[in-house]
Formats: sequence, C-alpha cells, structure tokens
Amino acid sequence: MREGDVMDGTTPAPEELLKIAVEVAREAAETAYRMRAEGVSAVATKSTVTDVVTAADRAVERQAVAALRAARPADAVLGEEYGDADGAGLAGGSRVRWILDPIDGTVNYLYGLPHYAVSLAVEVDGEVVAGVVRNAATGDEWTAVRGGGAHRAGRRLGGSTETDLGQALVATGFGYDPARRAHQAGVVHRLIPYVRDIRRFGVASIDLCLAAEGMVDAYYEKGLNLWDHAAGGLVAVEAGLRVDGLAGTGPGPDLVIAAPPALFGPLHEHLARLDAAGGP
Ligand code: LIP
Repeated sequence: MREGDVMDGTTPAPEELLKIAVEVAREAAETAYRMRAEGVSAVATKSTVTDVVTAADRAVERQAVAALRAARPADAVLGEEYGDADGAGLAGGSRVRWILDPIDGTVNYLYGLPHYAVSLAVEVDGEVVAGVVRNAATGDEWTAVRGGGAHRAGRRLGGSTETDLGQALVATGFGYDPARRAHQAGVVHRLIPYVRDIRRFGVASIDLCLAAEGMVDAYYEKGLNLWDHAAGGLVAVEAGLRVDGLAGTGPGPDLVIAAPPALFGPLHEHLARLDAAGGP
C-alpha cells in the first residue's frame, strides 16, 4: 500500500494514482524511444497486414505491467498487446484497473515519425479517474485528474474557443481494414466542405490531447479501442470538451467525438448524417 491512500483502506486518491501513472509512463516512454533508436525489429501483424506490432510494443507493455504490479499488486491491468495481464480481471479484489497502450501510433513508430505515445489511464470502480499521455519522441506530456483539470507543462488546458464549424480544424483517423478506411474516407470527403481542414496525425491519444490544447478544434474517429482513448479522453473532458459517441452512447468503438460544446452539436449532426459510426 502506498502513502496517501485516502479513498478507502486500499484505494489511493486519483492524484496518487496519477503519480504512479506518470512514473510508469515516463520509464516506458524512455524504453520505447531507446528501442526506436536501436532500430525497429520483430514486426508482426495483427488484425490486417497493415496492423503492425513491434518488439518494442511488447517489451514496453511488459515493463509497464511489471512496474504497475510492483506498485499495486492487487490491481487489474488491461494492455493492448497482452490484454488482461493477469487474465482474471479484478484479480486481487482491487477497485483499480489500469488501461495501457504501450505505443499508440505504432505505424508512426515504425516509420520513425516522432509522434507516438505511451497512454496510461486508471479506473476506480469502472470510471477513469486519472490519465497520462506521453509523446515518447518529444517528451510532451498531458495529464488529467477527474475534477482536477488537464495540464501540460504546468499549464491548465481549456480547449478551442472556436464556435464556427466552418472555421474548425478537425483531426481524425483511419482503421487498418481497407473497407473501413474506404468508408472513413467517404465520410471525410463529404465532411470536408463544412470544416476549415482535416488533420491525420495517426495517434488517437495525442489527437485527443491536441484537441484539449486547442491545437485542433475537434477530433473524431471510428474503431478505437479503450486503450486508445481512455487517458486522452479524460484529458479532453477535463479541458472542457464533450467526449461522446453518437446520440449520447458514450465514447466507444463505433465512434469517439471530442469537441468544445459549441462545436460538438454541429459536428455530431454531420457525423450522424454521414453514417460515421457505420460501415465495416
Ligand atoms: C492507432 C490509433 C489511431 C488510428 C490507428 C490506430 P495503434 O492505434 O492511435 O488513431 O487511426 O488506426 O488504431 O494501432 O497505433 O495503437
């Protein structure tokens, strides 16, 4: 048990859980960066021939899970590469679950684009209460605590002040399945006349943080897994954005939309009309 446990006998306050998350994410990011410098190896594929996983994705996840186990042995951990690390969900009866994407933006990582992140969120009783997204190439780090705001480099984030969708810079992404990409491209094709422009950076967790910073005005994507959006989603919410799916269904694999309240409605309307949550 760590110092600072105040929620109950075994569950620390979100601020304490965030400290653990940041420590683990920083060490994981260092490993990812070092392994990139040494050269990407053991590239395998997952859902499709373009859905790659590298030795670094796996090594970073093993390292982070071991660090979380050392810090909080009873907690559950869900990671992109190994799933439920202990295979038993809430193994030790803990109320806490960690949600990890060891390298979000693996294709960027493969190509050496300095835009990939360790994303680590922590849930208590199924609700995300804290999260960190760290760009392992640049050191940019976004953090959030539920009810405590979102921050980068000591600055509290507030999202974009844009109120006109026609002036909005919108980030989005495409899946690994060609048929899904075709559907997503069709949505972009028909959405683009109604926005300022589109950006495709390739890392959902960072996209959500850029929206929290107002570096883009909004973001949406179909096909995300929980580990892609759990931490970045809290950063966006704590920066004042609405993060949701279509028709209030909540952010999920069908669709994640993140936008300031003034833009959320108009963007949601277009995405619903364009069947952004549909397709393969
Ligand atoms: C990636 C997401 C990105 C999406 C990619 C992929 P990965 O996650 O961060 O937003 O467009 O298709 O899902 O596979 O690098 O962990």
